[in-house]
Amino acid sequence: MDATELIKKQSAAEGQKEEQKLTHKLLALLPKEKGWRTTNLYLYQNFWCQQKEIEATKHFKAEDADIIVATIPKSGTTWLKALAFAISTFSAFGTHVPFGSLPDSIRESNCRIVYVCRNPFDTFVSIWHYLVKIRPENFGPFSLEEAFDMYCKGVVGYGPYWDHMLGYYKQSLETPHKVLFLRYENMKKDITFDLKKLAQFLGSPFSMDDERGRVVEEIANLCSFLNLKDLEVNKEGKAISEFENKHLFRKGEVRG
Ligand code: PAP
Repeated sequence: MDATELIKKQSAAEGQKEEQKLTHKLLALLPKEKGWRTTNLYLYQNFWCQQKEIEATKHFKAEDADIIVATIPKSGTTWLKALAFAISTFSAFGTHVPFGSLPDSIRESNCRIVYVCRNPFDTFVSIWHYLVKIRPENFGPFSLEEAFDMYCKGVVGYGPYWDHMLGYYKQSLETPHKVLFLRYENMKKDITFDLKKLAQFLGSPFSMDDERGRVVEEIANLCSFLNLKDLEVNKEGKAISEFENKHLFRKGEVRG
């Protein structure tokens, strides 16, 4: 059986044991490289990922009302989730999975996807600092220069960057009601413009009264970098297992 057949079988596997067995066989066939923080990164459906990520997404079942925030790591997920919640208490499911590898239920249901794109130099710098902070004791085996080289070649979790971004960009042109494509740099420059676009896309446009009452500006301030960083939950809390929220807020600037 080749890798394509195994991927199909693995995606359709019912029991956990069967799935693990097929994943194991599949891993032996996939191209692999040393990861920044994991022993191996595997080239699965044309993107680089860890073993656990191959197993994880297939179990997610999207509902029509779901809002998915999709990004390459460090592009603004935290910011977008806060904005979506503030607009209309939408609770968003964040993913870094490329469009082509999303579970079928996301592509087939009426759920909506907001993609945030950030320039790759800033995403690289951001993830480098993040990994140094969360894994200082066993970070490596790469130097900054080697890691940068790998990032440029696309060998990084959910990379290559350009394929990831283009997958969602093309989809946003084909199905604009399904995928909204935003840029981190534009949001930094004029958040009210993108906030109105986001609210419209989510089906909760601002009314004239909202605009006169400066609701848009209030939401923008509420979700600003400094405001989110200063929240108690982000100074002390942990949203994902052992990872502290405070590391999700470093500088929030545009340099690249
Ligand atoms: P993730 O991939 O781990 O989910 P994500 O939230 O997408 O992280 O990105 C984190 C980046 O967004 C950080 O960038 P930096 O390292 O260059 O500083 C973080 O500072 C930035 N960020 C978080 N919240 C905001 C915000 N409200 N406004 C602008 N940037 C923000």
